[in-house]
Amino acid sequence: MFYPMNKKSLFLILALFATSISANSQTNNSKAPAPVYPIPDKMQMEWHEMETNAFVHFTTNTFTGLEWGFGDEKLSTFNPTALDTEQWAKTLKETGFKTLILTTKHHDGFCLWPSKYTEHSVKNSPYKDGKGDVVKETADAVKKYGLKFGVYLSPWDRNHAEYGKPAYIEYYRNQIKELFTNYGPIFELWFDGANGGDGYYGGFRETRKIDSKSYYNWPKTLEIVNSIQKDVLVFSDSGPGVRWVGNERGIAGLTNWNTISTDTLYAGKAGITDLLNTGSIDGKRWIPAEVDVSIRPGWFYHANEDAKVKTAEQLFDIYLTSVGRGSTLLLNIPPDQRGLFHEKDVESLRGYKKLLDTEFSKNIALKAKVKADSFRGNSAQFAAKNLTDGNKETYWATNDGQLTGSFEVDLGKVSTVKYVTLQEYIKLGQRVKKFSVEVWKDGKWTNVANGTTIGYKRIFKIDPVQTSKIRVSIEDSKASPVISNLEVY
Ligand code: FUL
Repeated sequence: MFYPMNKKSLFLILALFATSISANSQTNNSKAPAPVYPIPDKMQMEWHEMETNAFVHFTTNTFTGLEWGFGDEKLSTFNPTALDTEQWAKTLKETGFKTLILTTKHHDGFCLWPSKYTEHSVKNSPYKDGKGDVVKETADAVKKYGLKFGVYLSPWDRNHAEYGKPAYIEYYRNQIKELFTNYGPIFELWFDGANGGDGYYGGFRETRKIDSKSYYNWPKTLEIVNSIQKDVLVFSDSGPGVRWVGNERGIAGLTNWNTISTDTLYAGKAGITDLLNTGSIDGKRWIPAEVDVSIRPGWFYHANEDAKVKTAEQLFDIYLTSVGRGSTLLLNIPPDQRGLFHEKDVESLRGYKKLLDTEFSKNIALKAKVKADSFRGNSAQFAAKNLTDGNKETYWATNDGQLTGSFEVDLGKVSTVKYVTLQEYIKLGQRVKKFSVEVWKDGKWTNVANGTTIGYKRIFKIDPVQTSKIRVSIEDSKASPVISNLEVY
């Protein structure tokens, strides 16, 4: 029906419209929120999206029963009888992992590739009569199964006679050059924090201490790496790509900032594990925590630990305390003396994948109706529907300066809910400081979870509850919250 409008009401409408346009343009609410720096770079963003990666620890320790080889291991020790890197890659692919990081050299100094800079390698071992190259075989298998490749090259070398002296740094850098030139592209380069102590050191059998802050001159080493391959993600205790999570139990901080200031850390610095675990709200760099943990008690295969392989349920719990807390999981699966992932480990991995698939089989919030108490600039571009559209590039956001806000999803019918997942659009920085989750039960809202940070992904496991509506309230944020995804299982 058409209602004729008098001049006065037309004027009022125009005036209101103009005020709203000018309010939005003054505060930029018609545009995307400005980033809250620091923000992830391209490689870090790719890493966040991978969620689960695998570590493979393999060297003479696999055969000697040690965790840290002394460096005097006989070259005849390394003798896998049925090494099959395709079994590793295929298993990892099938169980959801995206990258395989291989210990090309652990602290004992034995090299899994025939480096021209040392005799202490596969080339003098019985494996394939010295013609084998485990690094190449792994890089090829990884490529074949569509995974990315990463290398661990231990800075500490208990075999090398020059360890602790400048000559060793040259040796180390030459090896890095070999790896990047002959086995690239390499997605992640892993620098271990364990450094210096007793060792064989070419027969000197002594204790060598180094100043881990200055000895390696990492910036120079990274320059060399970047001159061969521009984009590479570097792990060390302090980054610069990703940092250590501060423990080897698979647990990221309940509060987990991807930001941290590097001047407070360097590899080997004591007393910073808590800081590494939580990061800091005002950190000057984006260096997210990577959760490295082994499927077994040790990092290397030992037959006497076959009964101690983590179960599928334990691995699933670790997924929740790593990926579910905004980090990436780096799970170690050490090949046995045959050179295969042991049956027990494979069984756990498959069980874990099955659990992931069943627990997260159907997102009942996908395409569900969702409304927010407010949204940025009243623009559809930032409306609540972006939370459930299944597109992680769209998001709900509030006006500049508005640090709180809530949204409510209507599941359409009463369903059993076990998990609520939230994702921040971290390309614009990590923002949320405090939030809560409620479910509609018996005619009222009931709190089921409270959290601090969200980050790339936050998964809440809640006591199974029957509900038809879920409300998330952002209670505090560094800047206007920007949430890209809400999932309910
Ligand atoms: C530690 C090492 O000492 C362990 O052997 C293992 O490699 C682990 C991933 O890092 O610092």
